Amino acid sequence: MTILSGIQPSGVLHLGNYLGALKQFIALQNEGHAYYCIVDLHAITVPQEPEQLRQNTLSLAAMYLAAGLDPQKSTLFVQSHVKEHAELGWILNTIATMGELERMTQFKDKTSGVKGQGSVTVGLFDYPVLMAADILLYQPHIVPVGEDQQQHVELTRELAKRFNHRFGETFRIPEVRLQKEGARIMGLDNPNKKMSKSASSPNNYIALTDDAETIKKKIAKAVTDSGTEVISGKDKPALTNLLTIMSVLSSKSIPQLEKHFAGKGYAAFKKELAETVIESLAPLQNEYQKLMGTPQTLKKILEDGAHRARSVATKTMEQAREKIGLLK
Ligand code: ATP
Ligand code: LTN
Repeated sequence: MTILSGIQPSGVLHLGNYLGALKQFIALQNEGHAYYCIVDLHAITVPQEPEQLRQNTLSLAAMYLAAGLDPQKSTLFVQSHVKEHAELGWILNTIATMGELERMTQFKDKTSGVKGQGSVTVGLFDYPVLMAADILLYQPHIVPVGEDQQQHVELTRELAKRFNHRFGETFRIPEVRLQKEGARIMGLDNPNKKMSKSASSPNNYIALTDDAETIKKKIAKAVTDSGTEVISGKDKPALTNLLTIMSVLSSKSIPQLEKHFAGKGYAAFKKELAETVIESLAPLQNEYQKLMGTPQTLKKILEDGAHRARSVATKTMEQAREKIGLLK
């Protein structure tokens, strides 16, 4: 089985990225060959400070490895190191429609506060087509992502089918793979919106690099629902979110946790939740610190990864070019 996914190097990773994406990336590397991409060309669809972008790219590589990615088993690489991503992105632009891209909810969300289209870049609009290219180049069977990316994977399937129909069988149609629990972690300050690093307040998320004190404070401040019992449910979005986080990290089911906290109240629950988060992140944080001290090793891993990724990507591109009728 071939697996592909990507994360943007656009700042610190948070618990939502970990539980929705990174955690299952690591689990999946024993089920097949996985390609994990650091999508820097996606990150620049919004302004990035150049030196910071370079730093974020290395630090994301360290985070993948700290979370347990084994570069012997999986291929870790930087998107812009493999030029075929941009090339196939362009070709897919010629079969994707404006209407399709206008329907993408992430684009609508990211531009919702913007008046008129004047300041919205073409890159931000076109973002899902480049993502389709990232995926289709590696002919993956599955694409593990958080729920917010499901629509983009559906578009990828649509574009692949259209290309195959028009030019002949070229791309495998990939399946989306969502986590059963944790595919959509909500903001700590607003349980109706997904946890996001671009949120206005840092109290929205727990960064994977937050220290114990910060984690305690953020969880203590997290909003809860009216009532006193620690229970999940449709009318308890905040508690459901916190219970989900605890459940995934502790491998205890939500009913088990509800039983454990029966009659104990919110303060006791938050205290234990903070301990669980701190303990779960500690090994990853230690490993991350070590890796950040060896940038040359990180660069070497990324170089090897790009080499391996390129050998697959160039093959797919050769077929696509031939099918379309580009002169050799
Ligand atoms: P953000 O909104 O925090 O900027 P993003 O979705 O724009 O995140 P990435 O950092 O590239 O961009 O996301 C990496 C992975 O994390 C994706 O698979 C995405 O679906 C997943 N993800 C992001 N936020 C959450 C969340 N709150 N819950 C679960 N998964 C998430
Ligand atoms: N759009 C995704 C990041 C991303 C991706 C991909 C995910 C870019 N290319 C290919 C899976 C497969 C995001 O914002 N999280």
